[in-house]
Amino acid sequence: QRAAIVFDVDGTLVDSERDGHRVAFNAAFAAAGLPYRWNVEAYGRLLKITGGRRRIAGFLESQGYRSEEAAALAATLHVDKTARFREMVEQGRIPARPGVPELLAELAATGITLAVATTGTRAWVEPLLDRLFGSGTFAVVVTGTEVPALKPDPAVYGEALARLGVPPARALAVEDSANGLAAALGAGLRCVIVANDYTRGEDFTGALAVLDGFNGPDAATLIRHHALET
Ligand code: XBP
Ligand code: MG
Repeated sequence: QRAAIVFDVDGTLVDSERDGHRVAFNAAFAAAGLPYRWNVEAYGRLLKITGGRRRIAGFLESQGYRSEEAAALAATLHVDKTARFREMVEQGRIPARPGVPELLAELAATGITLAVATTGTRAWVEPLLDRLFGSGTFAVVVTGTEVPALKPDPAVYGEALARLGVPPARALAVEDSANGLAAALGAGLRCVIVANDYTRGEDFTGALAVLDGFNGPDAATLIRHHALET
């Protein structure tokens, strides 16, 4: 059976949080006439809540909204945020992390099956992956839109493996965060972490390795090695 690598999107394949999602959330607040703006540092703390809609709702509750009010307003704001982020994708404003396009090409050439398991919303995930890496790069793409519970729940990884028809022992996850690591381990995958400015310093206990970026031949060699080792 072929080996598979299942990649996270936000913070892993793409550099999307600080100058992408955060900006879109703030634009949605502004368009709704709300005074909230998330600065770079505050957004780092809010990232612990996965999923944009849940992140907005949790924030609104911290501002004193009752939970039903917060949930309803978050749902409306998130629809607008999603449209704005999708527009940023179409404008080419969301870049791949350095080294990722080269890594994916190399892994595909070695016959490893590539897939995606993300908390993000399908409406922007698909156009972003197509634009940056070409459609057909990933055999399976599972998004937060299709699963009942978001990371750190393992559902998105479980669904990706089920669609691939690959047992967890043949699959490696590549993640950037402790929430993503917990999701991958919970579904029985092994996991390599490629940290970034927002996640460096999180507790990555249980990861096979913790890298700082995809650049250089060493990162590619290590990821390929762990994917093929079972
Ligand atoms: C990323 C997320 C996402 C994005 C926003 O987590 O939590 O919610 O921040 O995207 P991970 P949406 O990298 O672990 O998948 O607004 O579409 O939810
Ligand atoms: Mg991530």
